[in-house]
Amino acid sequence: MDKKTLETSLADLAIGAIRYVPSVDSTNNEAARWIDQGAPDAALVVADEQTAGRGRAGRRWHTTAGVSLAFSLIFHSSRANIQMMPRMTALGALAVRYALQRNYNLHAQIKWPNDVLVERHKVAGVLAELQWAGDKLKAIILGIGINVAPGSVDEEMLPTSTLNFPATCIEKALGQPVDRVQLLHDILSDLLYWKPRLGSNDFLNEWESSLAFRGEWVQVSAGQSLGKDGLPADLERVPYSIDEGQVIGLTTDGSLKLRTRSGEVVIARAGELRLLPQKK
Ligand code: BT5
Repeated sequence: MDKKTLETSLADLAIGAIRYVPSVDSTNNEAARWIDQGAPDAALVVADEQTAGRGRAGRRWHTTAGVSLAFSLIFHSSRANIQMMPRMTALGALAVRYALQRNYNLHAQIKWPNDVLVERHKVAGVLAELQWAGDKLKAIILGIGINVAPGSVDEEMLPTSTLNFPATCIEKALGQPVDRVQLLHDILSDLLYWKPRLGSNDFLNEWESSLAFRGEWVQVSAGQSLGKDGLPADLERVPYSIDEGQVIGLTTDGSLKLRTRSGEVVIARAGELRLLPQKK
């Protein structure tokens, strides 16, 4: 992967500018630095390797050179983008799901709110963050990490004990090699297709029908919100937990609707979803 290949392969897409970094702490951090230097709207940061990639609530995200995809898109704080902020994470997840289905015939689902699963294993994660200047919102950073080839989920890189959900990679699920730049193109193309449609019922319906674990019993537990100095703020703050609920679907704002054992419908606005073992 290199800048020239990226520029040529992504030339037909409405990307503001491309910054390629062979190795970086986190593409979301690089995006934050670029925003301060005047990055245009829809600018894209791509890295071959991340040395401090992160997930939500300060967790680690592993990106290995040559076998993973890690990129971040910058969206300026226009009125339309701000209005659609609560759906940004879903936009990333849905674009990955859509691209896999349309171009590779691979069925993926969204583990609410930000994971993409294939055969109930995590292949991708999304981290949407906000960049502030004082109390003024400067930009939204949409970061996506994908396990493409087997080295991205080696036991050495990702010991099962450190995972909060079993992981896999796209090539393993497909049984054939995947060109990372082509995959990036496919995802960005779907993301840019859906972005102006974020407010539509079509988007909400697609998102809802992509949900993993519908009808299954889950727990939504609170994590910790991220507040480290200098880092962009995590869009998925976690206010409370729901002990047990059966996944029903989504509310119009993208919160998760669950039915408890007493039949009450409760709503989770953010959090970490865990599958509960099936009760007889
Ligand atoms: C996520 O967080 O899944 C969001 C990941 C976002 C990564 C992208 S890469 C580009 C951009 N730059 C960044 O620095 N980040 C974004 P969360 O739901 O909190 O899941 C994190 C958890 O996933 C970890 O605690 C591990 O258990 C697990 N994990 C870490 N690396 C993984 C991988 N490569 N594949 C599957 N699971 C992984």
